[in-house]
Amino acid sequence: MTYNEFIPGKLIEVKKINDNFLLYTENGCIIKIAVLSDHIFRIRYATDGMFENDFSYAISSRFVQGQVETTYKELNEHVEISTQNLVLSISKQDCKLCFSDLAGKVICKDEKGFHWEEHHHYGGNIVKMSKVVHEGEHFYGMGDKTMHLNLRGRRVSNWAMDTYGFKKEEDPIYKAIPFYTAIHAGIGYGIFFDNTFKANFDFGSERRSVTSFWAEGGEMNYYFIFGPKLIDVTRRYTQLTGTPELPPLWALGYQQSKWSYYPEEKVKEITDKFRKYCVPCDAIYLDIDYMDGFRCFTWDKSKFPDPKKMVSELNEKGFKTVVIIDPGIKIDEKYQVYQEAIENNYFCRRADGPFMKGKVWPGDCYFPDFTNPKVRKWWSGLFKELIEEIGVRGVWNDMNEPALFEIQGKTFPDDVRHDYDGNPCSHRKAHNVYGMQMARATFKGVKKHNLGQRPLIITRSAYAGTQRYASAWTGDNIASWEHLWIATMQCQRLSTSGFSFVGSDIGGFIDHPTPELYIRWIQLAVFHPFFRTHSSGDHGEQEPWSFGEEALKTVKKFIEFRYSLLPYIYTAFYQYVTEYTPVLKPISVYDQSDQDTLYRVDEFLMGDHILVCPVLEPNAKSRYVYLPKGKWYHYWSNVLFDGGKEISAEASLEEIPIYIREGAVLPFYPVMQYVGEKTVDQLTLKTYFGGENISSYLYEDSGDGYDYEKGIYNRKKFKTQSGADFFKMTLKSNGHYEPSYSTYKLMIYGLPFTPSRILMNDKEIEVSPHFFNNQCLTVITDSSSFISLELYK
Ligand code: MIG
Repeated sequence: MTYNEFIPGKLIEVKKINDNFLLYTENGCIIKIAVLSDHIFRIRYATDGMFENDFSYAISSRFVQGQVETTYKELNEHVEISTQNLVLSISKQDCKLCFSDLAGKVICKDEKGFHWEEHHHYGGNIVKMSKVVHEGEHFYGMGDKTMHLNLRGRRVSNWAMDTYGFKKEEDPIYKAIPFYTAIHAGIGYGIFFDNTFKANFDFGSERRSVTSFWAEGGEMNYYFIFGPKLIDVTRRYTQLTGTPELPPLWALGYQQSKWSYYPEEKVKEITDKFRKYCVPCDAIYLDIDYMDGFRCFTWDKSKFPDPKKMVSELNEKGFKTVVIIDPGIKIDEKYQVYQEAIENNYFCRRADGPFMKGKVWPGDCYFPDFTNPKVRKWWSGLFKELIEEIGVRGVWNDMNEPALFEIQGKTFPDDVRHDYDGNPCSHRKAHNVYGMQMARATFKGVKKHNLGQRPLIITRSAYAGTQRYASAWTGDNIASWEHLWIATMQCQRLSTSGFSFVGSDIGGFIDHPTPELYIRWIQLAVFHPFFRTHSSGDHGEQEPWSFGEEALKTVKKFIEFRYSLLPYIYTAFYQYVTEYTPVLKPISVYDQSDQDTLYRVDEFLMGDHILVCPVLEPNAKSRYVYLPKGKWYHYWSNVLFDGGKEISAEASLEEIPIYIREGAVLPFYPVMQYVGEKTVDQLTLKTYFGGENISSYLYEDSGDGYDYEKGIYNRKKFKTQSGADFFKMTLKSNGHYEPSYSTYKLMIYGLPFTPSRILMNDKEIEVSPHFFNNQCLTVITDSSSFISLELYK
């Protein structure tokens, strides 16, 4: 291989233009440093004096660069740019960067730093960066990677791939999210390499003391994000790349899918069985066979003679219909979608002119160029009939890596051309965002035609920022215990990579799970934001009742549990959408000061207060659980445990160990067969004695539609204080939403004393009528006036 290597060399001049610092080097390189906030620096390199057009699909249009006070200093050996939290020093000798905190502690510094190679084969360059790995430094993030959360000593790459039956450690797979977080000496930071070309990340694998990342083209363009808390690194990255709208509440319910349910009678049989067995369910999925010859936006009328009627009948029974839409458009002169795309030149072309032809389900297909804004607009319009007239409420985008059959590399050849929103390029640059742009166009279309209701979009492929448009599932997994482990890795990892609305195919897509595996999978997935069983359908049945009566009981109990947790889960979503807080938090993120958490992957938090400890092995009766510091109530027995150590937890098949943080207040709904089935007339607040000044939140709105954008919602903040002879709980409410319930059922667990005085809203009330049993006090109170409860020994 012939190539020229290039490094910036000596610094010769620094200019400040608006908020950017431009550093010129002796080798003609320009380094552009933008200070986006007190915590975020953006760094770009131009090797030949010119920057690329500044365009990114990842960065959210809502992200506004703040007015940041920066100080610039020129010193003997280096120049320094600092904010209130961070100091970036650049060596005059070789332009290497070093980030440190105000106390002078090095957070992250260049090893070789930026370098560049001309690559004759690719007709482009390779942009590289290398940083020093510190003693005791750990790395996390990177989207849907299948290995252990802690990436130290590993190398991964980003190139979206259809990886049917992927294996543990297999890489790359479906998603490409070039963002990692790191921690050393207790300080957390992150790097987002916003480059869509095939990219690689090496975390001390090739050389133990070096982390590097490089891409096969494009610009060295990365964001350095300071914590020092890991959760804030994720939150700042998520703010930069955006969050979705609030999902409709039904989309947080249980969903049932298979490849495929057809004809209509079969769909009805399945949905009827949910109601017959009283297993809650909100959505039923139609896979590719609902279409006429796999033509998107058509129906096979022999299987579904009257889709509109069917969808509305399903809706009456509380089922939303979600359908699959793939990117491949069948080459068929008589097919309207094809005709329109041909007339308007919407399909991707090869470098030398012809359309990009590829085989997928419909046979030979052409593929819309979703990186063209005109194509996205047209695509959005195609949803009119499906959504507005037929009444479908969610769309599932598959095969959007894009995936092709019978071709080496399983995707478009490198030379395929894309518009890239007016920055024409080859597939090498557009590949990783193709699926994202399809999901974007789909989201816009479904939302536009959804008559004011909130849409649900699910995507398989994703690049950084895709979370703004869609939820995601983890692709074609297998019914194995190893894949149950992979699912908990992927969902935690995606959550820390800005993508919270995720889940796996429950039970496994390929092969048939044993009843035990299915139960354990359901128990884990109750705590995953996207909660759907899906399977390839070429083996046995995979519905909650397919595993015998005993299994059904447990599965039903856990799906019901999900429905009672909906207000808690919805609140965690609200915190994600508005405060960028990930819904799932690995315990290393929950308490990074505790070294023992840095390699733990088998426990995680959902929302603020629930610690989930899935059972990932067959025949388990118990498992070891690491409880983070603090005190935790075992949810099923209400027994209190000291954290900061490993304990052995009961884990019979009817139970998954979960723990509630002391001092927490958790809101519960009554069980329903689907969201909206019943009017909630009482909200249960399970409250756990202990801790000092613990806050809990509840967000509520109508659960669908956009009234919340007009301020029709409530934010409630509960605070608890506990002492040897007292307990106090207060509520501050804020907002204009009128909930349907009129009472709270307060259940206070773990009281170490029998209360002899109770004050409700500052007034003494009688103790005796309130049920006190098993250390749980139950008080029912008017919800519109409740502000405080005090208990005294
Ligand atoms: O080539 O639509 O990941 O969920 O059921 C397989 C059929 C295509 C792959 C998806 C899977 C879906 C299946 N699809």
